Amino acid sequence: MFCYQCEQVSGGKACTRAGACGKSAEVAALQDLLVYSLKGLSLCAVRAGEMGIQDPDVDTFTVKALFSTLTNVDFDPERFEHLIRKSAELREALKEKLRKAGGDAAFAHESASYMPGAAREEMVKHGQAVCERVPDSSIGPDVQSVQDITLFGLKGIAAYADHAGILGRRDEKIYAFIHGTLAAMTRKDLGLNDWLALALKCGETNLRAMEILDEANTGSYGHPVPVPVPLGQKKGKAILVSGHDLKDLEEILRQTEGKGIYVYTHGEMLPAHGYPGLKQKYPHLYGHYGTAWQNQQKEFEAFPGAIVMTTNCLQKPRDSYRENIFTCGLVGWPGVRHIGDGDFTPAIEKALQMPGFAQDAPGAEVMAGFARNAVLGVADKVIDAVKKGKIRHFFLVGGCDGAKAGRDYYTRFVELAPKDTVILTLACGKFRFFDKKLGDIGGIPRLLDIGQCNDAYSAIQIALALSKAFNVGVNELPLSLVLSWYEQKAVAILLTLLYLGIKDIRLGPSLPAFITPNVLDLLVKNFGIRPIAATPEADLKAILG
Ligand code: FSO
Ligand code: SF4
Repeated sequence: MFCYQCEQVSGGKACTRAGACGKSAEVAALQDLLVYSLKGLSLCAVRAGEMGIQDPDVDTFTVKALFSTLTNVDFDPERFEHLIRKSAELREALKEKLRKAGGDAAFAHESASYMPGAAREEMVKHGQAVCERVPDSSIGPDVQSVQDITLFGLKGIAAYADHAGILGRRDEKIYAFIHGTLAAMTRKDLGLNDWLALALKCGETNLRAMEILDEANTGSYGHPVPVPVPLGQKKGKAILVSGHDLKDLEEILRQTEGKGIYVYTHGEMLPAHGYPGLKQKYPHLYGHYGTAWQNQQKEFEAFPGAIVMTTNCLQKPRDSYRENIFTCGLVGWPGVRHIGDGDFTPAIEKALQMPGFAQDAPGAEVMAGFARNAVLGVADKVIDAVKKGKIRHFFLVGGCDGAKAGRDYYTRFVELAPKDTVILTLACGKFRFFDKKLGDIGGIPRLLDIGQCNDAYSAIQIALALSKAFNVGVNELPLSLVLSWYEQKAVAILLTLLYLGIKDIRLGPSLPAFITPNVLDLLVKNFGIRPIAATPEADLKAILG
């Protein structure tokens, strides 16, 4: 296997025997084969699109299949086998439509005619063979690097487009870009500049995907409002919901109504408490349990109820809670019960059989719900505080958490940030400091949780609104981005920030293994992107002087 798509990558280079995330070599080969077969499907979809033939099933399937290959989503070889077969089926059906419309259904690239063998072993071998790579000498390491950045960005877009699609929001341009770019990956004649342009276009398309996801979430559940979220527990039966998918959480809340079960959020589901259509409508959405994804094995073991994973990040379930955990949507682990039809009865029954929490344990509280509407609602106050010098600087300390050492930089950065600075945060990296009491500046909290990584759109809107209010470009604002990355949604967001021309981003805890020195040079020269310094003190000094 060869996988280097996330920050957890073995030895800082690539996972070649088994994934540090728990992905087996078998699943890695099947994921590679799936991406390969999606390229063939996309070749057909592009040609069909040129002839005015749209196939929404192909579009939906492509984003779901790509999202499945994102880090910590699906570890189940059987599910990948099914996806690969389905991809070939959809492609052949699309070819038939092409023929009927008088089009040419012949393609030079083998991915457009690949038919999976009957046995999974054959597929695994084929996956290993077609994806035997790095460095692919026919295109060179730098082109390979930017092509991979773009592929990982596409996976991030696919995640956002899938979430939005589940809530009924679609944009044909997003699907067209994904198909066009996957199809372009079958070509050998595109050079570095072509791929750099496609990578930035990927950032632009991701902005649109995040925009429709924002519309989907706020349209379905209202704009988040600031709310205190208990970190303690309530006496009674319990279900823990993790991942990012609000629709799954809503379904669980609806199906547990009146059953005497309290629902807790875990990880990236914390911001759900801010949505009136979830928290206010379902009072049994009680509080938040646990911290970031990489602590789940210990935290899930101690949870006395059922656990539902709606999306990434899933880790190998321990035997101690294997019977209590359920996956749904695109998430999968071999042998773990999967809820594929939106009926959460098995998880609810499990929660009712389990002891739940024996007594009330109030615990601390954190604030959630500072998405764009809430922050921009007090924009006048914020602008006034900046003009009067009460707020010196904003830091966006956001991104993903991870299992490797070195991430306490972000905790210390937030602790050390001077009292006249405001920290905006989002995604699961915040669990390193989300319960810190940083106080406020004239009633404006110093720590503002904008939401999930999926809410990076909200952060961008806040930055754009501030730049308009101060009549300066975003790069001239007293705002610095100090980001942590882990998986491919972070790649997509980073490309969006570069597309928007945002400069001087600090990125850590380590730089992606898929960026070659030459490509890094280009990013440094054009965007001023840099690794975080060895200490937060050094970066704070460099930023604030
Ligand atoms: Fe985290 Fe995982 Fe939200 Fe990622 S839970 S690491 S960027 O999947 O998506 O922030
Ligand atoms: Fe390794 Fe990350 Fe790939 Fe998992 S997703 S195999 S940890 S690089």
